[in-house]
Amino acid sequence: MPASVEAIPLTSAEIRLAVQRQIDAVPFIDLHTHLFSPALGKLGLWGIDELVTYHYLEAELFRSCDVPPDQYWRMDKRQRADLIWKTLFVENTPVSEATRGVVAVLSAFGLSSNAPDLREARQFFEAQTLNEHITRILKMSGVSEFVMTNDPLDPEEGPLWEAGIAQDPRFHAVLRLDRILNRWSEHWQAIAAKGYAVEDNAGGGTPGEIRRFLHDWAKRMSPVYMAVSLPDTFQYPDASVRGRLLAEAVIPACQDLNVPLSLMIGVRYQVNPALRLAGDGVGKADLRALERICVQFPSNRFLVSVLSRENQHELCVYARKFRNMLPFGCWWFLNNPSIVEEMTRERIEMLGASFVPQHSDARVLEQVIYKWKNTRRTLAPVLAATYQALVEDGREVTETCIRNDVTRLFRTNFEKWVGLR
Ligand code: FIX
Ligand code: ZN
Repeated sequence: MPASVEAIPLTSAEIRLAVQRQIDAVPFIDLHTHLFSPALGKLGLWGIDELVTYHYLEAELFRSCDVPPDQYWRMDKRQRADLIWKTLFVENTPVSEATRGVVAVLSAFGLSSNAPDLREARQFFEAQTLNEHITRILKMSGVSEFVMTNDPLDPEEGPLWEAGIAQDPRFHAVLRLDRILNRWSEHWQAIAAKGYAVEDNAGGGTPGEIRRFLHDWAKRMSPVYMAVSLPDTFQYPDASVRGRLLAEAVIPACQDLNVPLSLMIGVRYQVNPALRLAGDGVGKADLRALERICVQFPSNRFLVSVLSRENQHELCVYARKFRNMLPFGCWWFLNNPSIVEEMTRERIEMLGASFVPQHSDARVLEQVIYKWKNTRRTLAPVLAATYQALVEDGREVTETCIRNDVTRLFRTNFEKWVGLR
């Protein structure tokens, strides 16, 4: 559309279409996923059997079939996918967010979601070549690049990075710290075995050595940020290993390297261990811990997502107090249209366009097709209503300003935060 047309003030009726055009046209950055570049091999999940055995669907399976988890876990991947397909897509209508997502993915590739089995879908995905499949899916989902979650202490992933990973402009690395900060007792010896003089109680020179470890891994990965998920019980300051390593190693290393730290707060880990990855729950956190971190480290930048719906309004208030904290996403159990709408409206009302509305958290490549389709479908009317209220209150709105805002929300806020481009 010519620039001259985009500069014409829009009527209230024209706003909805202009928002749809721009939210569809701007390529988004997916700032938190569990996807992997092809160089990381089998860590990257894709195809119909992975889509159908997503842990969100596993949790839903056990509510609709009599197969107990221990029997399910004895099945192989295909058997599990067949059971989920039969239970959630054939015997029942796929009306949940996660089941409807699989329908949307199949439909996007012209495949039927009414099939009695996964034969046709398996044939289609088995015929795909991963590299081209990734590029095609980025285009289909309106995303320019994925940000990964990379764990240096993962026994499969760590050695791949130590051997050297080819850069892929479609993927950015993130240094994930859960094993260090949340499970030190299980993992400190693996760090010691790599030549870092760390101790079982994280005492002595441990913080300095972890800071060196992070520097060494930052050289390998070039992470755009570091990240950790934290329980609903997270407190700061705290005399625990996590509290000390955060304050004396991780946050100082982030400042040394000029990278943000992503704090994802509010998980109640393994409330039902029988469900494995699907076994985590949610709890309301005490965000005064976040407040104290933002106060103590004013020159560090923090990317923050909280898991409890009950924490969302106070996160917005904290974002108004601390310019070094960038709220992002409607994480995990929040990534449902009813809550995404509520969260995004209150964020716009309190923060303007100074936040990042969404990430996909995709674990399987093709999920980004439905996760970003749903985000656009939910947020277009929210943005349109915002601009319509602005026109009613006396301000002209043009398609140019809509494009600028959508670009800020889904690209430049993050790019500036992490120093991309
Ligand atoms: O900690 C995280 O990165 C969480 O997003 C995951 O652990 C979680 O299982 C997930 O994939 C949620 O969408
Ligand atoms: Zn995640």
